[in-house]
Amino acid sequence: MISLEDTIVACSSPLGVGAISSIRVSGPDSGEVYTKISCKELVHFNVIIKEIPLAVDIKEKCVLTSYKNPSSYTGEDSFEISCHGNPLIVDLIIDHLISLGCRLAEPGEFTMRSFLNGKIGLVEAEAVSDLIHAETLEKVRAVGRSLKGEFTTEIDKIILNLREIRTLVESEIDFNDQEINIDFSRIKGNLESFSNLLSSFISTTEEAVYLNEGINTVITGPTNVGKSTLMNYLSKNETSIVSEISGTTRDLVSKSFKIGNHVFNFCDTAGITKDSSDPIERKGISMAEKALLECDLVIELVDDKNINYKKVYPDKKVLRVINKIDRFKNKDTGLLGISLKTKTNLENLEEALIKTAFGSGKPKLKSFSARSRHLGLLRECYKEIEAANVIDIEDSIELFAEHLKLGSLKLGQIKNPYSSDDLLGDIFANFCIGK
Ligand SMILES: Nc1nc2c(ncn2[C@@H]2O[C@H](COP(=O)(O)OP(=O)(O)OP(=O)(O)O)[C@@H](O)[C@H]2O)c(=O)[nH]1
Ligand SMILES: [Mg+2]
Repeated sequence: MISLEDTIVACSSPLGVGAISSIRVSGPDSGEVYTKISCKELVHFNVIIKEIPLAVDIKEKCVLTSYKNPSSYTGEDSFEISCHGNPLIVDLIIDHLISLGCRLAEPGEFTMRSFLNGKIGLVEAEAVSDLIHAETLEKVRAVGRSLKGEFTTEIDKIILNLREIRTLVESEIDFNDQEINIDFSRIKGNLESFSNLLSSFISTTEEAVYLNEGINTVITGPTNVGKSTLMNYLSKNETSIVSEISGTTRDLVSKSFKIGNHVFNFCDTAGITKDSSDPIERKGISMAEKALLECDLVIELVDDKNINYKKVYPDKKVLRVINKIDRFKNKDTGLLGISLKTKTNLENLEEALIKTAFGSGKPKLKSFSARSRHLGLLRECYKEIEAANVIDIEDSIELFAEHLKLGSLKLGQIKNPYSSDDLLGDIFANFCIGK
């Protein structure tokens, strides 16, 4: 249960030894706790030096910085304590604050309060967490833009656009029995434009998610074609076991690393074969098939013995590659030929990977960052719009309106998700303690 009644405390700097550590306190009783420590009233944006007892005969000289609501990060009365960067000192100060009535904060609870107190939108709150974890300069830039609200502005435009169409449809329904000529073609035309707008926004958001979370890439193909060799080459490490024995890989072997400036989350999988009688291998294949359903990009690797192997991966970006060109001439396959053994054509492979992920060869993204949560909701909205698009509006305007309503609800959840505490908790649970 989310509660704003408690006054929470946590160390907001990285745990461990350092020059300075920072402890954050926020909540309705912050003023009272502050006064107990400092014998002073909590005023906005004030800095004082005060000694805080660690044990009966030891005190720590700390710097206290105070903020009055609503002008703090959380929107509540709050203060920060800077002390020596010793984990024991931090723990003792936190224990002292708990004895004065605070409780330990959950991960992300400070930012969740900022959201619940209307200081920050949900998309911006998520961007705060993404900024902390940004490992590429592009990501820092993109997250910075989301933090400034650029993604929210785009979402707002989409929401407004759909709302306008819904208003039109709903008013037609209301006046339906008054023999007014309904302009169905106008509604259909507007919905088609909206559908195009949404579809292009989904592509931009896909790139934004790739940039933020990495591109989930599964290496698949028949057994023994060199999938694990490819994984090891790309990760520059002995990540997967390679052997000449067919059916070596069973588990999903996952690793994230950068190719160019982009983070790829690679997954090496069991080779797909129909005629395995080994139950463990069959289990590996079924795990591989599940991973294929959930990924963004598929690398389908074959070799000269499996030239005709070609599977369909609905809605996935696919890069088809043929390996082992050291032992045959890659003439008519139409596939990108490589040899992991002789390291032939591998620079083209990396280029092709980025091109497959980002279409144009380079990410065209110049705007925000986004999460798969947002992308999922946009795609669900798109499904509703597609469902509305195929309805004969003259016959079933109510059903048409219902699909638009459901689409609109999905969009709404991006900014203002759920009334359920659990789901909101899920979003903030991935934050750091103290953020
Ligand atoms: N000639 C040649 N052999 C290769 C090449 N790449 C990999 N191999 C060999 O092919 C065999 C199978 O390689 P793996 O990487 O284990 O193949 P895999 O697709 O992961 O196999 P499974 O996990 O069993 O499905 C090993 O003996 C590799 O050394 C290549 O470019 N040329
Ligand atoms: Mg393997």
